[in-house]
Amino acid sequence: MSKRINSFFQPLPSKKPKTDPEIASCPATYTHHSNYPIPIRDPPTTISNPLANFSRTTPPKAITDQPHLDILYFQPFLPPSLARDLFRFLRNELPFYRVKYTIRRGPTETSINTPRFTTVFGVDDTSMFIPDPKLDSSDDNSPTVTSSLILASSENRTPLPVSDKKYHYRPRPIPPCLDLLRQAVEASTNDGTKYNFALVNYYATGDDSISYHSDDERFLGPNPTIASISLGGKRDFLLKHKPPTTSDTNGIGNLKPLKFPLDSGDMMIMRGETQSNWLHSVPKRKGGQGTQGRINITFRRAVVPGGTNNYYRYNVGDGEMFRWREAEGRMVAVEKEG
Ligand SMILES: O=C(O)CCC(=O)C(=O)O
Repeated sequence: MSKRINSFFQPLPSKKPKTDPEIASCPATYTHHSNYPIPIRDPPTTISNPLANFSRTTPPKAITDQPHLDILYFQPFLPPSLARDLFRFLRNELPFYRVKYTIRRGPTETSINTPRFTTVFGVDDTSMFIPDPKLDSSDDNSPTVTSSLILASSENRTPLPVSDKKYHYRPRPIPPCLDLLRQAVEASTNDGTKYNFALVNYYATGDDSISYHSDDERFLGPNPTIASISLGGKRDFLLKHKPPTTSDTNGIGNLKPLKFPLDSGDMMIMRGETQSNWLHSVPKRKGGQGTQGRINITFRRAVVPGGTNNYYRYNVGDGEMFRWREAEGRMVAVEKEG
């Protein structure tokens, strides 16, 4: 007998997303959650097995030869075939957004169109998702339901839906396709770092970019560790030191920006004082592999609800959802469901 979701949330009706022909041959199962806009396909064994049994072969290079810089550079972290399959899978299966928002500087309000597709999953340390113990898909003939997750308060670990007042956007659990990668990343660095957020950027062309910024928000705590994985077309990742303070010049004003041409499968772990002292960006790019599309995944750990609200505001937002349409070779806006 098929076991069905029994959670505090009502499941959404099943809808099978379109898939890449190369991974369509595997029987598809989906993870459902009432906060997902669509059921999210579980990775086929060609992706889940190597991630579940992951052992990294190339040791990372430590980049610590600049003031306040502390980076581990895995070149590559994922083998090329796994990086290629994961790129196609994530582009096919995840919901994406092109977020618009306004910022106010003094009396002036400016509209911002995020110049890339984004999506995010996870919840900060004050809440947690727990698996539904009643659900065991081993004797489940249904190809569409594999798991259910309940959002629980971490204070007492009692499965309770988090009140709508706590979060402006309802948090989405990290789906298996990204959670297996998170676990592989955590196991490979072996330094005890645990992540609770996965932010995904899709740079469709060389015109998509992210401008210089640092991930030094207070909701990440002091000196956050951020793991950043690249898939798909090669793009330059630039780092430059923040302007020196008058008391601490130390030749910092003369430092040149650093450039890393990140290839598919590469991973950078930024840690220590990097975020508080350095800015990073992926500039627009003419020619090269920009037209191939690139996915970047960052794993982070947010410690307070402000992190959750911020990440969903700027990576999901309130606008339309986009899905990859293989036949057209582009992201297409789809109507909101439910
Ligand atoms: O795409 C990248 O490599 C960088 C992404 C990034 O800086 C971010 O998401 O904050």
